[in-house]
Amino acid sequence: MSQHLPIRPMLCPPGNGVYTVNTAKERKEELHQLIYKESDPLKVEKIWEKTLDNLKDVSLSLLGVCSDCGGGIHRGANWGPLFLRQSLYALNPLYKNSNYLDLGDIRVIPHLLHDKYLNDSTIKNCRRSLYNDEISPLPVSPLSQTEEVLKSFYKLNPQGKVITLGGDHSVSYPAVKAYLQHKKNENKKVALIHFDAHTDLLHERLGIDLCFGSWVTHILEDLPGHDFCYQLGIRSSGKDRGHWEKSFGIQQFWNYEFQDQGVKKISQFIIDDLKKKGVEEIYVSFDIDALDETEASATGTPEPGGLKVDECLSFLYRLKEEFSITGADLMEVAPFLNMPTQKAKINPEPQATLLAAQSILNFFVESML
Ligand SMILES: [Mn+2]
Repeated sequence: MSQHLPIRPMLCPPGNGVYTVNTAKERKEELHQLIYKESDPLKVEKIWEKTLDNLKDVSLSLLGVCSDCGGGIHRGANWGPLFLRQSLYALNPLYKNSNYLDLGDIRVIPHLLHDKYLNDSTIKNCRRSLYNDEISPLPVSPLSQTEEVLKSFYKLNPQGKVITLGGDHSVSYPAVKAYLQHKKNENKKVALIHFDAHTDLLHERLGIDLCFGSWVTHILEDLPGHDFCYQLGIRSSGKDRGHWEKSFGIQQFWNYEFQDQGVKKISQFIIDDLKKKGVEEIYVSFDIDALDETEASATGTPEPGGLKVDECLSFLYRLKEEFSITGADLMEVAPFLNMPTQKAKINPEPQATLLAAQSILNFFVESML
């Protein structure tokens, strides 16, 4: 059955979403040995494809999107999904759980972002390359493919939950959009909890409207209201909280507020507010740079003065007591980045960042499975 899934051509086995042939293939083989006890690419593809048969029945799925084309300062988040899976599965043989499915990775063409930026002949060439079919109706750019895959996923498994691993934060655009539109169709009232050092509320960056600094702006219309977007941990912004809240109608909780008031008070305030609005389910988007750079500096834009992992987890555990989390993503983990200027004051990287990311990912798995 899985060969006939409409989304099958846009996906590849876990770890293969970074397009390499020989370079760095050891890392992929290691992961495939761990999950499938096999490293021969053709055999891996067959075994993985067979697991897609369970798509309609699983409660939790994982999708990797190895795209950092929407980033723009330091790239490298395309390696996030491979490294995160390695640490996730080393600790927890989740892939053996029949309620869980690793959908694999999107087949990313690393130079592309969204199909709307492409002309017809480029789309045709890429369709030939990816699908061996110039007139295929399938999209070819990572953000477009991700949206299409998730739309189909929710159609096939309306109760299914997905954790998306990025990738730069532009990947949250299709992940959150597909989730919000699905929940709207299901008449479910949902809210977005967004952890980040930055607001990601630009309208565009250098003329490109979908990127790591602007994705939130373009999903707001799909929320029940703009005030169903809560941004936590903001601290690096040219404008103050009032500017963003007034211009966009969203709610922000800057890092200094966490320091002044503590997690307990802020989480209670948000929970009361969510209840007042009748929110039923929550999506959490987590940019790893929400964390302080001493805990996570292997990322494109590490920032000092951030939240600690423990603070984020106490917030999230409190949230989980009151609401079900039905969608989540973890973005901007870039394992090969280690800013040399900060070397002296940080823990060894990328282990520190991966360890921090792992705690957040474990929380998602634990609360969504
Ligand atoms: Mn971000």
